[in-house]
Amino acid sequence: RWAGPTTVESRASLPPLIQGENVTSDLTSSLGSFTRAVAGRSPESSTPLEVWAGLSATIVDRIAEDWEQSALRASAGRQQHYFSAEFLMGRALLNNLTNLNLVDDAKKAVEAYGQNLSDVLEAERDAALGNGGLGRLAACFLDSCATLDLPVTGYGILYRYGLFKQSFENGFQHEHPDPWMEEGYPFVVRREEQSRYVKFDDMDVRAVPYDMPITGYGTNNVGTLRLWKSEPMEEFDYDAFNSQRFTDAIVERERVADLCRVLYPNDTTYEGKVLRVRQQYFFVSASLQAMVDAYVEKHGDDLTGFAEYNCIQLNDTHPVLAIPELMRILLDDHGMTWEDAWEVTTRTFAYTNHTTLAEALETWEYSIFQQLFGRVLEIVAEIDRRFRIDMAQRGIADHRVDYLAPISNGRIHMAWIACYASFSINGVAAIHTNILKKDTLQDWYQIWPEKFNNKTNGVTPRRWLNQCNPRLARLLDKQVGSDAWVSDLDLLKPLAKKVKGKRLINELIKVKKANKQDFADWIEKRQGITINPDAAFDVQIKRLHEYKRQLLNAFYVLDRYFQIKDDPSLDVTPSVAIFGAKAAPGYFRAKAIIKLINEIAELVNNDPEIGDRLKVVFIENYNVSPAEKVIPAADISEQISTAGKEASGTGNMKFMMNGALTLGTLDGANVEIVDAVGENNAYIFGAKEEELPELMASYDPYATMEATPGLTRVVNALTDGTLNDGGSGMFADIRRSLLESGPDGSDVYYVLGDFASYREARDRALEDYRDEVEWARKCWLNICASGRFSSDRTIRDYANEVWHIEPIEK
Ligand code: NBX
Repeated sequence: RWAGPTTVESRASLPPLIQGENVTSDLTSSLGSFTRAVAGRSPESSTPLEVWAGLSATIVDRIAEDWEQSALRASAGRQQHYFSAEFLMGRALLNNLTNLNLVDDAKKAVEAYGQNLSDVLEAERDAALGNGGLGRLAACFLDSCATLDLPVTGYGILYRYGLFKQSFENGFQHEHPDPWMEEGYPFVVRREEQSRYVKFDDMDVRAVPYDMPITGYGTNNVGTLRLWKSEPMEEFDYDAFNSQRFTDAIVERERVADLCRVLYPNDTTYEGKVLRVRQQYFFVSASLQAMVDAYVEKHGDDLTGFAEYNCIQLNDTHPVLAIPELMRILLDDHGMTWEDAWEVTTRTFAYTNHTTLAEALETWEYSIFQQLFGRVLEIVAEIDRRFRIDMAQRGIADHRVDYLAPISNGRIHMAWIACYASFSINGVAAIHTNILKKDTLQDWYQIWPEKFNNKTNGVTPRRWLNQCNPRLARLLDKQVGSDAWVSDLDLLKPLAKKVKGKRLINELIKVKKANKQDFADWIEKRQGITINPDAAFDVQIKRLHEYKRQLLNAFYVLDRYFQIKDDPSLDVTPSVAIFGAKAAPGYFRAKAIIKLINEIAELVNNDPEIGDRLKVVFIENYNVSPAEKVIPAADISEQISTAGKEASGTGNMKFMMNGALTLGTLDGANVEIVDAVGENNAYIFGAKEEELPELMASYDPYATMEATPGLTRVVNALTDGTLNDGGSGMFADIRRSLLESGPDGSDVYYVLGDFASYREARDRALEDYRDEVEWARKCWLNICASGRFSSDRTIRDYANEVWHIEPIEK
């Protein structure tokens, strides 16, 4: 285990998983060889990035045989396939070193060449192949599947550019490309011989898989994430080349390479871009071809038994084209009848929904399908025709049928295709699944109640506790008596009874303090901001979206600022409001909120009268790695979405595991967090989901603002010259969105409505924070109750209730 830059302590009782005469000297010599091969110079004079590449290659070298054997064993029986357009993996090296129990040996090996492991680990770039929660969930799931020895493979896209890099210029967000693997990336292996061809009506492309090994904790099982890259069918179009059309040949190459060039940065609003639907079809077609070929090789070309050996989980609607594509393969390439092919298809797919927001549901223009893949469109049209007959026979009214049909109003409805063809439909938290049943997917629920099930999200305790918070991990080792909790987080549950232990609570306080000092040092070095580690760290990190209500948080900060200005001797608990968020590049109002928070930071942080009582930090370019720094240091976890809007949330779980207290609405998984830890150990506020329709019906944001002490001043600060939006008109737009009537106004996310209740809860939390010991006790109870939010629990539930797979025999 890597114990962080300041404290290195080994867990000497555990033998390395990899046996050898002398693991350290072995590792040292391989590290030397691989680094020399990468850098073309001695390891001593190589850069940290080169040593990173050398050490990473050493790891792949170590696990190669286990990986091969794991794949063989997995293919012997029933397998699960996780289709996702996004895998937000973050860094890989420390994760792999920890899983293989090689951290201490790696440290010694690196030091043998006068290098420093911390610098080497920090040189790694994040693989940011996802937008947010949905992509990170996929990454946590792969970790759990490997750890639980389950035969599961992930399939996605090898984007050349991950999610954009964010910079702040004068407080405004700017976006920059993220060429994350341009300098080499040893954790993906090109499998040339596994290439497939994907045909579009206007181009053919070669799909080349790049496989990433997914190690598990305390097992030699190694799973696979297969990321497809598009390439030209041939190295060169020789005809074009020979007929002197050299540049045409180059242009064609680029057209094909464009396909995988960039991850689309929209996390909620849907955009009907042709290139995006191409990406979707590209990776599902290649993945299905590989799966079907593997089946035929093992079982012969009668594919009627395909669904006995294969199951596919669709991570949202992004991979739903796999449904008509599997039909196409079975019908056209394997000569099946429609009925047989449909039988196989409907027993293969399971669909996870991640949102209730209407604007996020994917629909594609009919004409796009016509242009790209006529045959797939024909199949969708036939599914549509049969769907209408099927529904009529069930006595469903015509207008309902038309609404639910795969094709209506000249558009293809991906969620409806998913609901019709999947045997399982799940939401990602209890409240979310209930909303799907009663609202978003109510018609489907009425027809097929048995398809619906809930799978509350989880996060991997390997990355989100054991690795990112080594101090707390060592404390837990001591309390449990071993590291068994790392792969069985329910072992923390009985530790709750130790909450009265003074020694233990003092140790917990020490751990948090040290983590906060580390974060303060990190942010000072990274962004030049000085914060007081004794202040309460109040953290909101997630994509910027109106429904997540970063604005509510910002308003609280501004209100507190005015309170101190009014009464300079005000005695408040010192706190630091920490934000981290990227806005979709085309989401004007989200960008406005970023600028607003940066302006508030400017105002508050530079006012000598405020001092340590209030500080604002906006973590630039928030990503998986910065999350690993801030979560262990957090005291308060902001989970303040409008009730009913956040499907689950997963950051909330990471904070809980690291002993931060939730300040939140009864939304998404917050409901289950409070249920697990008890309402005395969280700060819950605001309108409830079931209350909101009535509240909104008679809601007058202006009157609410005026009736709430202090709120008018805060809202007016947007436009009265207190804050400067650089002439962009952004702050006036925010004000309009709250106060003006009409579809783009009226405060649809109830920011002003929940403000008083939010302020009361946050004040109360900060007041409670003054009692260090009582506060730490609540933190301890949160940690101990976090077991059900391990993705191991989620994955076991999927495996038993949906996938019907067993751990592989070893
Ligand atoms: O999925 C998120 C939800 O908002 C969270 O509540 C939930 O916890 C998480 C995991 O279930 N959704 C999400 O992250 N969506 C996207 O990132 C997204 C990306 C591309 C796209 C639409 C949504 N076209």
